[in-house]
Amino acid sequence: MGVNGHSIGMWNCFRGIHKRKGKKTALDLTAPASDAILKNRKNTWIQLAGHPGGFAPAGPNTIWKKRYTKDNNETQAYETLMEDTARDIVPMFYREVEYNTEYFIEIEDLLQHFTDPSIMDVKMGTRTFLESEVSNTTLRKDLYDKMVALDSTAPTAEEQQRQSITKLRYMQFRERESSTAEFGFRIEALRMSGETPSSNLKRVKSKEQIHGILSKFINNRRIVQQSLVHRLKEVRQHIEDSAFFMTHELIGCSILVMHDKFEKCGVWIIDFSKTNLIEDGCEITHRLPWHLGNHEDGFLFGLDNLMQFFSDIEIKEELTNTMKPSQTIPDS
Ligand code: I3P
Repeated sequence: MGVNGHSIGMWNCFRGIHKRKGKKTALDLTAPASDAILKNRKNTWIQLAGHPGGFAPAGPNTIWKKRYTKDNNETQAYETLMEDTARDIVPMFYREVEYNTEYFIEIEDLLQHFTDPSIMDVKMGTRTFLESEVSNTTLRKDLYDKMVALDSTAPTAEEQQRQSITKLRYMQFRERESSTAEFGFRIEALRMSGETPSSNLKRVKSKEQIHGILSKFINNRRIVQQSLVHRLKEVRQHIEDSAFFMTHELIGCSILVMHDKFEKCGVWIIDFSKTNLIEDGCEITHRLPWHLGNHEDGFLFGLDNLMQFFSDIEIKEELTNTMKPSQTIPDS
C-alpha cells in the first residue's frame, strides 16, 4: 500500500480475497494526507472490510472512500442522509472529491472515537444483490472459482462443465452458505482489540457459530452488551422513523459495531453504494421476504435478529473480573 511510506503503520485487512477483475489498486496517499496530519491520528487506521485499496486516511478524523461504480449513489445517499433524521446513525459526510480522475467521498473516520477497539462488520439483509442482477447472464469464471473454494460440491454438472456461473448464482450461494439467508445478516469481518483481524468467516452460518463469535466479541462484559443492544435499538428506531431508509432499497449495507477497553460502544450503518431509491412508489418494510419487483431487502429482519443474538448472550458473573481478552476467533 502507498501508505507504507507514512510513519503511522497503517493496518489493512480485508474480508477475503476480493478483487474487482484485476483493476484494484492501492490509493496514492500523498495528496489526501500529509505525514503531519496522519501522525495526529489517535489510532492506527484499520480497514476491516470492503474492496482492498478502496479506502485511505485523509486527515486526523476523516477517510476517503473510492467510488467503483459509474453512478454516484453513495454520494447522493450521504447527501440526503445528512438532512435526514437518521444522520446520527451514519458517519458524517463531508464532500465528494475528484482526484487523479477518480472519485472519492470524504467521511468521518469512526475509529477516532475509540482506543484500539474491537470492531465487527455485519453485512445486513437477506438479499445481497441488486434486482438488476437477475437478468445479468454474464458467466464468470472467477465466481465459479470462489464457489468451488468454499464448497467443491456446490456447482451443478453443467456449471462444472463450463467452469463459470452468473453473479446472481454466486451471491445466492453465498447467502445460503452464510447466515444471510436464514437470519438476514452475516458477520463479514471481525477484529478483536489488540489482535489481527479475522476474515475467515464466510461459512459462519449456524446459531451456535454466531452466538460463539458474538460472545467472544463482547468478551463477557455486561455493560458492553447492554450498550450495544441499546444502541442497536436506537438504530432500528432511527431507521423506522427515517424518510430515507423507508424509501430506499438497502443492498450491501453493513452495520459497524465497535467497543473499546473504556467500554465505549458505537453502532453505525455504512456502505451505501448499492442503496437505491424505490421509484415506482412501492412500499418497503425491510422485513418481508423478497420476490422480484418488491424491492424487499430484509435489512430490518436482520437487525431484529442481530439484536436478539446480542441480547441472548449470557454473561458469566464469576468470570467478569478474571477473564482475559479472547485470543482467537474460531475458524468457520
Ligand atoms: C463478493 C461480495 C461482494 C460483491 C462481489 C462478490 O463475494 O459478495 O459484496 O461485490 O462481487 O464477489 P465474496 O464476499 O465471496 O468475496 P458487490 O457488493 O460490489 O456486488 P464482484 O465480484 O462483482 O465484485
